[in-house]
Amino acid sequence: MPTVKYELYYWPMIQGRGEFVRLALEEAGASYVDVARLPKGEKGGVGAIMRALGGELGGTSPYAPPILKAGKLVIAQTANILAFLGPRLGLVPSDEASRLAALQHQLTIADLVGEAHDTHHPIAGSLYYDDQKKEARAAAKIFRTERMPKYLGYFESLLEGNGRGRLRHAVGTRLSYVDLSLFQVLEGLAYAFPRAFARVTKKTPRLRALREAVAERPRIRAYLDSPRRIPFNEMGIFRHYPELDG
Ligand SMILES: N[C@@H](CCC(=O)N[C@@H](CS)C(=O)NCC(=O)O)C(=O)O
Repeated sequence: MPTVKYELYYWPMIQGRGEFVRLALEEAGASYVDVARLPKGEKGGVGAIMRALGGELGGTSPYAPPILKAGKLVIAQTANILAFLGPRLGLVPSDEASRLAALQHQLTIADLVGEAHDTHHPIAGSLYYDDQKKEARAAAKIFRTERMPKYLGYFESLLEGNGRGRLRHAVGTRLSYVDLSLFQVLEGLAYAFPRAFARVTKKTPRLRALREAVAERPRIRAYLDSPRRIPFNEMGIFRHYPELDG
C-alpha cells in the first residue's frame, strides 16, 4: 500500500472527537499533519476547518470535524474515519465480521461520547454552561448513576467474553482502534467525573487493565508525554465541573 500523508482537520484547542483519530494515527506511527494546529501563516488555525467545511478539500462535503483527507479522499464522521483507517493502519482484523464488530463498537462509543457531552450542555451546545447549570446537574446525575455504569458494564462484558488472560481486547486478540477509543473514553470520564468513575470502575477490572496497557504502549506513551497531546480542558467534550460529579 503506498504511503499516504494524512491531513486531520479538527478544532486546535481541544482533544474532542479528533482525539480518537489522533490516537489511531499515533499508535500506527502514521505520517499526518494536524492542519488546524499549524500557524495561520501556514494555512492552519480555525480557518483551515472553515475552509474544509466550505468544501475546499473537494470530495463529499463534510458536516462537522473531525475530517480526514487521505490523498483525494475526504472523510468525515469519527467512526467512519476509523473504519477507513483501521485496515490501512493495521488496527482492525481483516475479516468482515470483525470489521463490522469494530464499527459497531465505535458507534456505541460515539453514543457514549454524545451523552457525556450532553451532561454539561443538556439544552443546547450554543448556550453557555452557566445558562443550563440546573439542567446539567440533573442530566449528570442520570449519566453517573445509570448511563455510565450501563455503558462501561457493557464494554466490560465485551472484554470479558473475548479471549483469555488479564489483558483482553474489544475485537479479536490484538489491539484495534476500538481499544484506543475505549482508552480515550476512560481517560475522559476519569477527568470529568473522578468520583463517579472511581466508583463505577471498581466493577470493571478488564477496562482498567486495558486503559493501563494502552497508556504504556510505546508510541501512545510518547504521544501522551508530548505537546501534541492537548490537555483536557473545559472547552472540550469531557469537562470537569465538580458539581456534576455528585
Ligand atoms: N457524529 C459526528 C459528530 C461531529 C461533531 O459533533 N463535531 C463537533 C466537534 S466534536 C462539531 O464541531 N460540531 C459542530 C456542529 O455540530 O454544529 C462524529 O462522530 O464525528
